[in-house]
Amino acid sequence: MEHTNPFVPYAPDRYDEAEMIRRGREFFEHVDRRRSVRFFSDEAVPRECVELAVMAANTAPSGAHQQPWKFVLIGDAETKRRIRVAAEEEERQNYEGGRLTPEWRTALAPLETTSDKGYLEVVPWIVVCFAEKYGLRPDGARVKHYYVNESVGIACGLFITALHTMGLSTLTHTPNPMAFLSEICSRPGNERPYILFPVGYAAPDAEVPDLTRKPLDEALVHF
Ligand code: IYR
Repeated sequence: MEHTNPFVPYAPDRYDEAEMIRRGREFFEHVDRRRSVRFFSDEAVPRECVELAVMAANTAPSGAHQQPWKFVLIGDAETKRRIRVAAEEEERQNYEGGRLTPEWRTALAPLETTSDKGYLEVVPWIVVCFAEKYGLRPDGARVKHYYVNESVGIACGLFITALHTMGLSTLTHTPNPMAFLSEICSRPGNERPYILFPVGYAAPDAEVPDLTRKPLDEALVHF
C-alpha cells in the first residue's frame, strides 16, 4: 500500500486453534488469580520490576497515539508519609465527615474499607498515574489530547496485569479528591491525578473480601 507516512510490516504471532484456546485459558486463569490488595508486606521490591510494569503500561493503545499518561514512582519514606497523611485527611471527611452518600456506603460495605490508609507507608513503592488532559509544546502551546480516560485506563490495566505477572500486588486507590497528589508529586497543571497504586508483595497474612466475578453470560452478549 502507498503511504505518505512511514509504515512497517506487522505480523503478530499465529497459533493453531487448540493452541489459541490453551493460551487464552492460561491467560484468563492467570488474571483470574489477581485480587486488589490492602494488606502489604514492607519487603523491598526491585525498582526494575516497577519500571518493567510501566514499560508494559506504555505499550497501551491511545487516542492518536498521544500516550497521555505519566507514571510517578515514589520510594522515599517521607513522600509516602505525606501521601498517607493527605489521603487519610480526605478519607476521614468521606467516612467520618459524611461526605460519602448512604448509597455509596452501602456499595462499599462488603469491602470494609476505612479512612485508614496505613498501607501507603508500608509498601516499598507508590506509583501515581497522571492523565495528561492536554499536551504542551516546548513553546507552551496546548496540544489537544483525544480519548484521555480510555487511553490511560487501558495503560493502567496493563500496569496492574504486569505487576500481577511478577507476583506483585497493588490496589487501584483513588483518594477522593486527589488534587493533593499534583502538589506532592510536583506535576504541572496539564496533568490530572488518575489512579494511585501502592505496589509491593501482599502481606503473608493478607485477606481479601470473598467476592465472585459475574459469569460470562452477564459480561458478554452474543448479539
Ligand atoms: N476512596 C475511598 C472510598 C472507596 C471508593 C470506592 I468506589 C472503592 O471501590 C473503594 C474505596 C477509599 O479509598 O477508601
